Amino acid sequence: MDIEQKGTPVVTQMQVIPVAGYDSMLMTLSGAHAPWFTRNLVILKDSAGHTGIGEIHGGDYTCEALKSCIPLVLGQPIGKYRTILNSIHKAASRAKEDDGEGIQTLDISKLKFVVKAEWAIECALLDLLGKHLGLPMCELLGEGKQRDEVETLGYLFYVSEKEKACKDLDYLDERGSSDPWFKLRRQEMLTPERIVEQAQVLHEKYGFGNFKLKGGVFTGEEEMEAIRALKKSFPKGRINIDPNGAWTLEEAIKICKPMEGILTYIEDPCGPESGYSGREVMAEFKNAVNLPVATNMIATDWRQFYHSAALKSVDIVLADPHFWGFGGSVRMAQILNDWGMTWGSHSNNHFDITLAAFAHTAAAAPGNPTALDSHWIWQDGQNLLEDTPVIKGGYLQVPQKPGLGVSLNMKRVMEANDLYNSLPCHDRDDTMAMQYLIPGWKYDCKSPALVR
Ligand code: GKR
Ligand code: MG
Repeated sequence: MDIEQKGTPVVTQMQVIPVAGYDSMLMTLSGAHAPWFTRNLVILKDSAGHTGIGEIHGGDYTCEALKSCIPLVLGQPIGKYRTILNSIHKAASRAKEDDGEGIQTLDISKLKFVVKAEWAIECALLDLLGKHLGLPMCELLGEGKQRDEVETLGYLFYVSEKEKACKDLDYLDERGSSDPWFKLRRQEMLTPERIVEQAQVLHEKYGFGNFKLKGGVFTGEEEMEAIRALKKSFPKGRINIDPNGAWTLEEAIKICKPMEGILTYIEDPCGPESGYSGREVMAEFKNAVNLPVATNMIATDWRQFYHSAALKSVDIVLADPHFWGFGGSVRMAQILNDWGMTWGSHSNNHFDITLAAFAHTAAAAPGNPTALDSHWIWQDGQNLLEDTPVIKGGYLQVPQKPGLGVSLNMKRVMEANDLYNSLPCHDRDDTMAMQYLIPGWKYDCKSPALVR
C-alpha cells in the first residue's frame, strides 16, 4: 500500500517582540513593583499560513535567549515540536552567574534562571499544532482536556500610594474610571479593611470566592489580621497567604498555628535558614502545623521536586509553565494527582496571552487543582488579544477554538513594544520604587518590605 507522507507545516518565520505594560505599586517581600512590567512575545508563522503565539517573562536575558533559538526553530515541521525543544535544551548552557539557588529566597535577580525562554516557543508551537489539527491546545497536553473552565483565585496585594512615593513615578492613575475595580486598583490599600474592600470589588467583577494575599510586607501577625478579616467576609472562601518565605521557622509556626481552620493553606511560609535548604525547613514546618503547604519557590525543577517530595515538604506544587514548560507542568499535575497531592500554577505579571496559555494548561491538569493564581487582574484592560479569555463566576473560560484559541491585536502589541523601548531598564527591579518609600531600602529575605 502506498502511504502518502504528508507531514506537518513548517515554521517559516519567528519573531521575538519585547513588550511592556503598566502596573500598580504592588508590595511584596522583594520591594514595590515599578510602574511597568516587561514580557517577551514569540510569534511564529507556518507554511499553512497559521500564526502561533507565546508569552514569557521580560528582560534582556530572556529576550536574547529567545533570539538565539531562531535558527533551531526556522524550517522545522511543527509536528516535531518536542525535537525542536530538545535541540534547544541541548544547545543551552547554564549562565555563569546562575549559582543554582533558584528562587528559594525570592531573589528576583535569579528569577531569569528559573524561567526558561523556550517555553514561549513551546506555547507558540502548540498553538500552531492545535490549529493544524483543529484542536484546542489543552487536547494536546497530558491526558487531554479535563474541564471547560478553570477555577481562579483573586490575587490580593497591599498597594502603596505613588503620590507618597514620588510624583514623578509614572504609575497609571485610574481614579476616573467608571469600573469600580479599575478605579480602586492603583490606590493605596495597606490595611485589613482596604484588603477586604479589594476582595469585595474583585468578587463583584470576576466572581472570585477564593483569595491569596501576597504577604511579606508587614509583620506576620499584622498580615494575619487581614486574613481573619477576609475569612469573616468570605466564610466559605479558601484563603491563602504567601509571604515568600519571609518568616523564620520559629516565627512561621507561631504565626500560623492559630490560623489552622482559618487559612485553607499556606504558601512558602519559611525558607532556607541556618544552613538548611527551604525544602528541609518547610518539611519541619509541615510537621509542626496542621495546614497544607504550597510552593513556587522550593520546587521549581524536577531535581528540587524530588527532594521536596522525598522530604514531604509540600502538598501543593504551583508548577508555573514558564518554569516547567507546558508539557512539564501538566506532567507534574499528573504525578501529583497520582500521588494524592495537588497541582496549581504560580504567576508573575503577565498579559492575556499567558492568561490563555494558563487556561489550557489548567484545563489539562487532571484531578482537583487548586484555584489558579494570576496577576492578570492588575493588567486587565491592557489586552494584546482581540479575544481575551474571560473570568466569570470565579472561573477562567478556556478558549474553544483550535490552538491557543485567541488572536493577537498587532496594533496593541506594537504599542506595548514602543512602551518597552522607552523604558530606562528592561529587568524587574522592585528596589527602585521601594527606595522612594524608604530611602536606602535594601532587600532582605527575612525582613518584610515595610518592616525596617
Ligand atoms: O510578582 O510580586 C510578584 C510576586 O510576589 C511574585 O514575585 C511571586 O513570585 O507571585 C509570586 C509568588 O506567588 O510567589
Ligand atoms: Mg508564591
